[in-house]
Amino acid sequence: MKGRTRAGAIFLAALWTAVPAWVLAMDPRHGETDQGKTGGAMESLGERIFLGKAGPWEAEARLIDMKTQLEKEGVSAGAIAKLAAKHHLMVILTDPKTRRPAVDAVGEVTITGPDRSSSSKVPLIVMGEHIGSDVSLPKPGEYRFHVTVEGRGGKGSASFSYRLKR
Ligand SMILES: [Cu+2]
Repeated sequence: MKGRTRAGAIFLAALWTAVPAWVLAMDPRHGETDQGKTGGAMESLGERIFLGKAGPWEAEARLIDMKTQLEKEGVSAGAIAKLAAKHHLMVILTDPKTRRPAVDAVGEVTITGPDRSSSSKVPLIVMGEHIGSDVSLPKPGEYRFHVTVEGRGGKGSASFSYRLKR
């Protein structure tokens, strides 16, 4: 899993010249070295699939359809076809008292597919002002997400589902 993540990061790095800052924010290393600079731009992308609570935090989950997003940016179909995962999951945790993102929290997500029998567990790592991961949603249908998060402020979990249309 680590190897695949790194390969994905390198591939996305190759796209940096063709696409704007939000792809830059997807590189896991970016969150550590350049925190906050592009974070705000990315956290408004994609579709909100959850808004609620996770432990002590307010939690929002957003799903970016990378294929659609990259097509919009004019990236070639050939390059898009090489992406290992076509979606990016972001979880934005906000401290309800300070209204600031919980930048120290990490977590993981278990994704159960439409057939109910297949599930995958993916770490959610710090990426600027969200935690996230590329996720593989291979076919249309109902996906269930169970997110667990932990940081200095505590820990918590959230469950939600999303219907992938195509
Ligand atoms: Cu991300």
